Amino acid sequence: MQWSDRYTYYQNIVEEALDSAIPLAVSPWEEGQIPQRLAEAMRYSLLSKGKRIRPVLLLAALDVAGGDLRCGIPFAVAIEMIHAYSLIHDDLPAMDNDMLRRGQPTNHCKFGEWTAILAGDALLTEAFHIMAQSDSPYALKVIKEMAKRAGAYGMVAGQTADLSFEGKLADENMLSYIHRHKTSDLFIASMNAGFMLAGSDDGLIKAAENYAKMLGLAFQITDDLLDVLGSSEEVGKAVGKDDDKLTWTNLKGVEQAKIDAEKAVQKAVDYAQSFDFSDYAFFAPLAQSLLQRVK
Ligand code: GRG
Repeated sequence: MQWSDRYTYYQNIVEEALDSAIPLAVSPWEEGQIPQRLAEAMRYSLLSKGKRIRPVLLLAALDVAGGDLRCGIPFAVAIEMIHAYSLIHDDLPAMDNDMLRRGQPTNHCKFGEWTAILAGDALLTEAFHIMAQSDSPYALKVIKEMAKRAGAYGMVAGQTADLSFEGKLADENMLSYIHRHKTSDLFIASMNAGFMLAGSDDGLIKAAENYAKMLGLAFQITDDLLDVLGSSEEVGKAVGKDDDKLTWTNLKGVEQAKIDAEKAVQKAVDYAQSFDFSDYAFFAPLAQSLLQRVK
């Protein structure tokens, strides 16, 4: 099977699981159900057309390490919920103030600001509710990993730095800090969760973490490049909005950004050698495909 077919295979598992993760209530205030308006707003962002790269990484890591895919599904759903919450909050007027996400109006444009804030809050909390119901012996280890990478030490730290440095001068160290936390941390959580759920040893988990760090860096640099070179129709969100931001392209220029993306991809490919070891290659070609990203 081609790596891209395998990606689609995992993606389909994720889509089906996401659809049943947030049920729609039969009436607006049914006891024991999510209020209708809230469930609609949660589903709107969670089910809109995303690439699902984080849950795909989780399932692929679990698969390559010989684990049971079924036990990864709640965790795959959870990481996509955490990602969806972060996008909803990032788009709010108090943060990036964006109108378009995944080719459709952002959550607050569609449902209003307070509903969008609550939909984000609820997705984040529900992610942990779902993971806590797993009976995997590794569930607690994975939950700790998710909390560390998504929260105050991880993605939220990256977002804090990103917003703090808007319109200000900073160096490459700060830029790396932002990318490492805002983007790579959820990639790391995904890979680590997959290997942890399969009971892999610490050596493999370290290699997965190094791979995810580089994949995240390449992903973010190509995201910065898309903001400069991409079209809003293709990317599905506003482009050319990062002029004031500390981005790879603003700090180093477009040509150097392309070179740095290639270097990060090469490092990711090198790390993938240690675990891309089954009868198919998945992680190396996935990293290489980032250089052709259009959305
Ligand atoms: C609000 C705590 C908090 C964090 C927000 C996700 C995020 C952090 C900000 C969005 C802006 C941004 C460029 C983040 C870097 C990560 C990134 C490229 C997110 C977009 O992820 P994709 O491309 O999106 O995987 P899809 O739509 O495919 O799921």
